[in-house]
Amino acid sequence: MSYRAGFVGLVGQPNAGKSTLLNILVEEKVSIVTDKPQTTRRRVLGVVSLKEGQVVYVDAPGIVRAKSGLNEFLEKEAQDVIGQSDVLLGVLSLGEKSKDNVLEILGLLKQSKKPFIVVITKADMIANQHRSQVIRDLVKEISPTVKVIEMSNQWGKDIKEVATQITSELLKLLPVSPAPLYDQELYTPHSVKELAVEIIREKCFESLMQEVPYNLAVRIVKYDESNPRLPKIYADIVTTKDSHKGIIVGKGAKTIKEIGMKARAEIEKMVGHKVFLKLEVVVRENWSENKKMMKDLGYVVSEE
Ligand SMILES: Nc1nc2c(ncn2[C@@H]2O[C@H](COP(=O)(O)OP(=O)(O)OP(=O)(O)O)[C@@H](O)[C@H]2O)c(=O)[nH]1
Ligand SMILES: [Mg+2]
Repeated sequence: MSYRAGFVGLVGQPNAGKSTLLNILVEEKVSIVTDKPQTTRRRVLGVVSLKEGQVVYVDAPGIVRAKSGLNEFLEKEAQDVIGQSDVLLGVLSLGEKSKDNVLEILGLLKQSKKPFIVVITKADMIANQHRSQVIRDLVKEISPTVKVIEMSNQWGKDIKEVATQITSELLKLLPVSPAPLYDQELYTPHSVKELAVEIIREKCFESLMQEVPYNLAVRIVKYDESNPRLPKIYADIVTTKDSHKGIIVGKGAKTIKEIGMKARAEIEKMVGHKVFLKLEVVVRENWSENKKMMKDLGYVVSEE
């Protein structure tokens, strides 16, 4: 059997469970997960290396339509992941009420002309079980031979078996490759800095309500490794308004302390030792509408 390797892009609506699925497939927490839609902003890579080949999963933002600002970036990022992948993984959730939203994702999969499979996520939502057949029928209409696999993050020990099945189905569709694309020891090519940014963002989503977490970005200002046993991470939480800054800091700095503590604990778990983390909140008015500021924060959009 020849060795295969390539990129598998995750395609789905916001909140469909793409990042949860990526983490299950990679068996590591690579991509952040929240109960709010539009959590993932930039693509996140997770690597599964086997003796038969290497699957590089690419998590992406959910499909949105927008003409400007951060949402334009999200739309482009999701479309770029589709364009740049070898194979696609359609992620359709039993939590999805709208048939049109399912059709939209299936349309994108078909349009791409790339090989794909479909995973039905949140299969534990028993009350929505009828949607499984609806999805299967819609998939069959566009392509009768496409594999459909159900998955839930609530399934305990069965998860691993289903994850193995998903990876092996995708491996069959990937191109033959002379060598792996990434170091086989790595589960992600992202740096600790990049992963730390995402972890801090996730904790912001957990501690902040309504539009506040959507209007902020995180950037690492300094990553000082002069003491390798206690690296020092200085990060800014960049927000758009003074009123949001007040909310993020909280009464007696309670909220920012909570975000910092939770983020530090998770970064420490990831790197396997203690870290020092200092967060500061800064206001940059309308950063999400300003292309230069967006670029500085890692959300690159084409300059016009
Ligand atoms: N009940 C149930 N909830 C799930 C399952 N998978 C994911 N979720 C929940 O669905 C929500 C969204 O999950 P994410 O993985 O962040 O979804 P996403 O598709 O990456 O969302 P965006 O990044 O915003 O596009 C979270 O609250 C998850 O805990 C599942 O199998 N069952
Ligand atoms: Mg996500």
